[in-house]
Amino acid sequence: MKSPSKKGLGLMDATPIPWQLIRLLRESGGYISGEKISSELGITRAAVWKKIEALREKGFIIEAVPSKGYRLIKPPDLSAEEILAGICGAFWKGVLFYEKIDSTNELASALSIKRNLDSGTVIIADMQEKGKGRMGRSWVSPPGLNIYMSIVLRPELGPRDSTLLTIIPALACAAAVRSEAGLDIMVKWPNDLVVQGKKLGGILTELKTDLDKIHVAIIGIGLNVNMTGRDFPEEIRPIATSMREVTGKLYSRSAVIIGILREIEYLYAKLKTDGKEAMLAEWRRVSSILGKKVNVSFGNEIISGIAEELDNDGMLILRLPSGAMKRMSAGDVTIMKS
Ligand code: BT5
Repeated sequence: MKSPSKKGLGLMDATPIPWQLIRLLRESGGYISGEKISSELGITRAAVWKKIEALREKGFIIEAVPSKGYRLIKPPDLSAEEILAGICGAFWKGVLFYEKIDSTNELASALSIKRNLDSGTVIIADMQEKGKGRMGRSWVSPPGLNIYMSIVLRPELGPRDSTLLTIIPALACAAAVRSEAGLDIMVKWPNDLVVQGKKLGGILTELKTDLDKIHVAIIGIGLNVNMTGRDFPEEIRPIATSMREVTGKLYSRSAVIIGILREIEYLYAKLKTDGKEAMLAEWRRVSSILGKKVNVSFGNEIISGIAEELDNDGMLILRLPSGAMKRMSAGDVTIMKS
């Protein structure tokens, strides 16, 4: 893999000033004096000015009025500092941001071994040159528009519960998109995020496991945010959509990412305290296929039936025309007109 251009930031960095400064600017809701910032962060006023300038160079629009102080007018649409300022607590360990990369999943997988990345590390790219889907397919990943992110987790789950590592990010994306754009996202088993029948995003969870333990999970999330019809290559134009396409509005990618990460943290904690029942119930509720006539293709085979149930292991139970039930662990579902 070629070495991508990295802008890495960790919550545990030695100089975590930028995201703390962003948090102060955001929380003030208006102007905050240089003096207040300097005392909160324990740096000189000249250093505050330098940090403000550094943020401006990264695309933050910050107003400075001599008698009032500083005011954050607009953050850039995608910024690791902004994301770090929006997530906190022990769960998230760092954000690595790359302008251009082959695939966030590939890099997360390589670094999880080479650098033994902590659970809770997030890798984000502005564009991917070799974005991956399932089964060798590719994920269209143009720059400046969408979310391409991989989360490294070392979960306390057995391999039998591994589908939760697709279900949790899917539900988190649905919640974040609902809160940012008011859209109702459905989940098309096993890993598609759909809105108005078109694909808004997809999850690619890759695991390193042995018989009874998941050592590391790489949760890849691709979500179309500000892409428009003309940005989609012809072959996926009829099946794909974006938040912007559906609502006509532009969105801050950082805000959507913060929403997704906060929700993943919440759902993961809920899983530990309440077990998986509530999670599975919500997943079934937002399923776009239950009760529908579907074709499921798997390898060279296409199996038709009614999507009868999603079981506790995340498998699809298909009722075949004969009345027999078939349990499927993977496949591509097409909803048929009944
Ligand atoms: C998926 O695969 O839906 C999982 C996609 C995961 C992408 C993320 S981006 C961050 C991380 N790093 C990676 O390298 N990957 C993950 P699958 O179910 O196999 O769907 C792939 C199919 O979706 C393709 O064959 C196209 O038909 C379609 N497709 C490709 N790009 C798309 C896009 N941007 N939006 C909607 N559909 C797309």
